[in-house]
Amino acid sequence: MWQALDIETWIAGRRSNLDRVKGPVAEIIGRVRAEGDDALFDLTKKFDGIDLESIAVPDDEREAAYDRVDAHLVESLVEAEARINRFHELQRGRDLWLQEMEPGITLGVKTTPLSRVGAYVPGGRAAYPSTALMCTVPAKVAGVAEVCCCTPPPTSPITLVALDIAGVDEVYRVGGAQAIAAMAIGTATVPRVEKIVGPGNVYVTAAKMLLREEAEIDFPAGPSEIAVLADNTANPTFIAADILAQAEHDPNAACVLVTTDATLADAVTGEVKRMAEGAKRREIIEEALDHSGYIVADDLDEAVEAVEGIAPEHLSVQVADPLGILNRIRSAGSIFVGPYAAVACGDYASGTNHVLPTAGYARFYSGLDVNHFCRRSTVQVITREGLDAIGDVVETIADAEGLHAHAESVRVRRRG
Ligand code: HSO
Ligand code: ZN
Repeated sequence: MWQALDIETWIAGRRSNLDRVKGPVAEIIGRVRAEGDDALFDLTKKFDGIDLESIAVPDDEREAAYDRVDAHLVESLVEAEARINRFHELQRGRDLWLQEMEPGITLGVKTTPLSRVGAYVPGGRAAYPSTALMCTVPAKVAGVAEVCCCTPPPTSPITLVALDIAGVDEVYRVGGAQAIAAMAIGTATVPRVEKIVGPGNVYVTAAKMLLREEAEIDFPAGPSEIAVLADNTANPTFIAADILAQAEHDPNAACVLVTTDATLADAVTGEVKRMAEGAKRREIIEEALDHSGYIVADDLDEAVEAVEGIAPEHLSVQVADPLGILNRIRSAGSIFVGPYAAVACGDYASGTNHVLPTAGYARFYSGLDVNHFCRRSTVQVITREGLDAIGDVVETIADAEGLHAHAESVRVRRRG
């Protein structure tokens, strides 16, 4: 149950357990590579217990899904999509910028969207229409021409509606490592993609890591996490509510309170226990709370350092001067500032993305955004005047490297 944590031990124990599943996942990938669609049918029967009629979800089924979803839920998904779209639009850079750096030397960057990407949306017993939006809206905003999605059967009508609202082009009912393999390698039904994004269980994550030479991937996005950085001004009930919200995702979810105030730690502990007792997903929450808890730091500096060590997926900042702290935070997937910034707002509807690096990967990966779906080419336009300005530097360094043809490629132009 929720307890005082030794942060070093906690961080060390959080390492991902991908190694354990790499063998079986490699076998699944091998089967998809060798047998294509046949392997998808067979593995879906084996792992999901479902005899598929078709791997692709037909258009009429996608349209009919609207009749099976409550109208208010459809409206809410439309509104969430609009907010996610609005925020991601702000991330779009110019398709091409050029700037004259000096007479005759103009440099710039040309941005081109990827052509075809695949989103993995977890499913099966649960439906995650929010994840369907988070994975696909940034791709559409980036201008990716073909966005496909794999989601395990039975296919949820709610997920289908979300994918339709986002404008996703194709949907396949296949899950797990076999879905990642299908998108990375390609089968007769599932054309291969350039990049795969989306969260998943250890099998999905291991498949993404093993297939990195065939398709680009986003980053490891596993069980949810939250760290809360709080001082004595924080509201313990709000903090406990955010902790339970992430804990209910997964027995392996992890929640940590880092506080400078021992009284607050006690109050949050009381609230977490009280609220967990009445929670609908109590069993999952209690398992998650078994490896969750709090640390009391001597001061804010020590607290900030602890958060840095955790590099959490979500960081909630509940201190008197949150904006002052914000520029000292370096590693967190998404940061929620102030008492009313419930993490659930970012999970669903404020507009930020909820596909974020977990397990400490926020130390060097950034969460999903429009840039994930673009490639950038630098551009240069150089005139004779520009060539004369840098020619000597190029020739001198090229000769020093023994790369005389490099030097000559400049000399030959300047001789004329
Ligand atoms: N908190 C999860 C995302 C999610 N929440 C989906 C609700 N649905 C991982 O960031
Ligand atoms: Zn969530």
